[in-house]
Amino acid sequence: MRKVLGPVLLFLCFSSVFAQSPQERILINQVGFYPDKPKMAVIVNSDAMNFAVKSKKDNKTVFRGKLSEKRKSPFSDKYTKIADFSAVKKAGTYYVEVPALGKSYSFEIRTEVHKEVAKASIKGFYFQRLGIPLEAKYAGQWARPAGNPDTKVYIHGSAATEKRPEGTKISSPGGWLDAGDYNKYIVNSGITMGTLLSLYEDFPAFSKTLDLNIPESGNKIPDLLDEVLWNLRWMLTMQDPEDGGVYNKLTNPGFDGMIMPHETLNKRYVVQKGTAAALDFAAVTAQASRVFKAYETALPGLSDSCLKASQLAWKWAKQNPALEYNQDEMNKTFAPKIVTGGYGDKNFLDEWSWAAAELLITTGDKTYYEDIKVSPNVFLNVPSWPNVQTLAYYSMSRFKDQLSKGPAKNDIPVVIKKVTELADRLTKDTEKHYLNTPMGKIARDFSWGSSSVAANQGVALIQAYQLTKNELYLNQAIDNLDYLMGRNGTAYNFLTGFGSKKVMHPHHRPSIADGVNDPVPGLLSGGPNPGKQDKCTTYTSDVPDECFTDDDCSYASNEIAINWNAPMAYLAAAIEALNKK
Ligand code: 9MR
Ligand code: 9MR
Repeated sequence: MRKVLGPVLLFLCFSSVFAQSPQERILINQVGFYPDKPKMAVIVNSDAMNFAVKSKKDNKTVFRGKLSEKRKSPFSDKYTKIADFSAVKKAGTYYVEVPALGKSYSFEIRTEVHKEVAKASIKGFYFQRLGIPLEAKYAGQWARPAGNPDTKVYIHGSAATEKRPEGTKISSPGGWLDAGDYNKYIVNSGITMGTLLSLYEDFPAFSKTLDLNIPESGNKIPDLLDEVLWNLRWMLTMQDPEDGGVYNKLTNPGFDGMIMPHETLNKRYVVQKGTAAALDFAAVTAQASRVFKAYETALPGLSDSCLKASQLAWKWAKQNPALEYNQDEMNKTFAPKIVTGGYGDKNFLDEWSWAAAELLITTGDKTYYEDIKVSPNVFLNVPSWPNVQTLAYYSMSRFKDQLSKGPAKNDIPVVIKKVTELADRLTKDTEKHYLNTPMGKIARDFSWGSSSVAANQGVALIQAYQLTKNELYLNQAIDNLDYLMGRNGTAYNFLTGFGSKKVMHPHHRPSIADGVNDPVPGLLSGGPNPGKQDKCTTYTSDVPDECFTDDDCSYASNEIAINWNAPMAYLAAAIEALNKK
């Protein structure tokens, strides 16, 4: 069967582009552009030489331009030309028109053009809350009951200790659902929380202005931090107070069916402690401790509790420095077998580095220094759940002045050099690239959750911009936001609820089961992934940058996940904050 399907798919992929509508061949950010920033559309497989920008309300031409030279996609025989209309600065709603091809989707030019995108992608976390009813006044048509309270969760055999033997009941309520599934994972919460707390630390003034219409709105804490707090409180319950170790996840044995959160009846477990979980937890709680220090009156004791929890987890990790979460191995010994997401990691150097950096910044205690291990020889990549090294470099950049007075002082120039090197790598040859984006220069960018690769590249560029004020970095961060908003090989806007070619069927259980036509808004779809691990039959292309299907069968290309939403939120919010100045 698969042998027959191969050539058919190959045929489809070469023919797919030509079968697309004009709007799908004029790839463009379907939300919009800032008056004073670069603006472009990418024209696919057209021999036209010129284009026009027209006003939507009266179809009047406001700009005529020449298309660029042809650029070839590295992934297929598709070629593109760039329509640059940066010269159009007047606020309004427009579309691009290409002779013999047609009109693009419409878009706006205005200040604060991504404000709603930024807010919705943070509000997306509210919609992932477990253990609190989502009320209509906050959730609109996506209101739903609380879901699993997780107040009676069992210690799995893999996590048993003398004080907490197998079958002991603990309470571990709240937190965010990880993704399209209903489990809660510490490792993935790690990078997610680190990214959101960093958004707050990098752009505190802007973060404070964000009104998300969540139950805590109007209290004395910024909404972004209220949302973070929802998951932080859950994370704190995942630490065994007896020894400081942290359970990898709170989970059903297997994935639920396509039902609502309150319909799940499976027994839930906390499973095996691990080094990655302990160190990611230590990093997050150390960072949270310093962020919430400023809210001591509203949240008495929280900052101190976070720091104590962090230090306890760190101590546990020192005693268990390389305890891998290997689900298959675990299942040979313990019952029930656990077959939900693994988030298994073997290499802990990056987790050591990140936790040590956060602890050093928060406490100033030099004993943490030796585990940071900043090196001029490191090859920094954009972060991902198993690779958090770069998060240490970001936090050290942010606190460079403070750290320059302590044991890490000689590392600061190296940190800055490494973060800017990463940005230079991402921006190299963008002006020759078929989408004119940092995203998608190499096939590897299109892996499971590729949208988060684009978003995390954007975050890296913002970090480098903060250090250097080099406009090129900011402009190319915006290029990647344009990618996510529609200037990509699929023409989809990957954030639910936004754009004209909308993602409608994410692999997200509430969106599937709630009976509401539109999916839950503000969630970032995974994006193209030629791995096609879900074996869905509705993909129409095998080409890396097009290998996506807006079908809820597709957990490998169209699931949503908190660790993908966090850099999406960071990128959109940071760009809004920087364009306000
Ligand atoms: O729904 C699950 C999704 O959250 C995971 O990312 C994915 C990969 O682990 O698995 C999904 O669950 C599927 C399972 O792996 C196989 N049987 C069908 C399940 C739902 O599509
Ligand atoms: O994001 C994860 C990706 O890097 C892995 O390749 C994939 C398969 O192990 O799992 C992804 O994470 C899923 C997790 O295991 C369960 N919840 C849904 C996550 C997103 O698909």
